[in-house]
Amino acid sequence: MDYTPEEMLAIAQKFDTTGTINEIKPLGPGFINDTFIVKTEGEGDRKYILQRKNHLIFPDVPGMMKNIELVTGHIRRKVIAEGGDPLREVLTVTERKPGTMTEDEKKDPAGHLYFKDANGNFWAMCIFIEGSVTYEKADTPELCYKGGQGIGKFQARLSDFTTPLNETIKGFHNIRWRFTQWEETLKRDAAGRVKDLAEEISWIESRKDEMLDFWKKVEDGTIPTRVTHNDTKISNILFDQKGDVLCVIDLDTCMSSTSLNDFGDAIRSYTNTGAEDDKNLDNVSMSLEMFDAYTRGYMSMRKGNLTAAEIENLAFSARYITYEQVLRFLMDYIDGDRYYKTAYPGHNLVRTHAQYKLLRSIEDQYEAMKATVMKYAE
Ligand code: GN1
Ligand code: MG
Repeated sequence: MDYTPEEMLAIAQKFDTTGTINEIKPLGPGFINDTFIVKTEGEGDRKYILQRKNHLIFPDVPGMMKNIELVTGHIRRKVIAEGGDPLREVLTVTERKPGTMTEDEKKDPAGHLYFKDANGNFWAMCIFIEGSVTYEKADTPELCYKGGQGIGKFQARLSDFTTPLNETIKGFHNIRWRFTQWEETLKRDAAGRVKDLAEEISWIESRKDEMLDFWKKVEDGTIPTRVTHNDTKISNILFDQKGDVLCVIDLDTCMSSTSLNDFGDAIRSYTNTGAEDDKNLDNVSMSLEMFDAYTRGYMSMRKGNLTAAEIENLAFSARYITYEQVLRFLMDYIDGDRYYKTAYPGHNLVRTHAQYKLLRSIEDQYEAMKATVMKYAE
């Protein structure tokens, strides 16, 4: 992405910051969007997060920003009612500076939430939360416990949210839709890689039926649909210096789904003893100790508010989401690496193998995981 410092400044100035912008620097390892930190000086100086939202992945950025406005507004009211700090415990979207908006932008119901530049790229801003800490990996059960509590609380605060949300990515955690994409991806074979992937393809094919059986329970309403985050890996949570969850971030995929997907995706991330893209597969496994701690934290917030079907399928959701992640990394590799940012050739295949190792470890420990869930559900 090539923008000059002057162009970046002009973009940042479209938003209603306090103080005068004096620095814009790239931030963080996100796979999808480009993120910058913006500093201001003078009266009201503070930091902001500026993001170029990837509109190739999120086809309706205005609809997505509208979701974020609604969801953060709802959580903000809860935080205030609980006596919390609304500038730290929920994302605050920085709106457009009124004088910079065109008549057309003013007519758009989401026009105050983003800026579309001359290249067709979409930008949005929010307040940076000072003193917050992020992790790429959970090294202690304590952090898992707190992370589980954080997502449990997030779901609890949204449990009475009823406004319909836009579907920001079609069929995001819908495995039936993912299989349609899978068939198309194999047929297209865009990078000529399918011929070398017989083993990896068999990993996907051999588990299709059990994954569809799970998803049928969502389709027929056995497992309820709720407003959920859908991307709950540890790096999408801000912690405070004491290790408590401060704020859930990266709300781009916040939409209607099942609470199980948030649990499963968090387990995929928190319990992995290795990295998501570990080249050394010996490092990768599911830690039952971390699973226990995350489940304990999550259940401390959600116990009594989950249905029997949700509890019964909670452990399976870790298999489901980890499998889905194997599938998504593999599809992107087959497609010639067009979705996820990659750091080197073959990165998506390394990710596929590492996530598959994790999936096998989860499968091996599945009975113990189910028993753990039951222990905290009682
Ligand atoms: C992406 O945007 P980020 O880095 O938080 C992806 C998730 C994947 C994750 C894998 C919109 O998350 O679904 O699980 O990478 N987000 C999107 O690390 O596809
Ligand atoms: Mg993220």
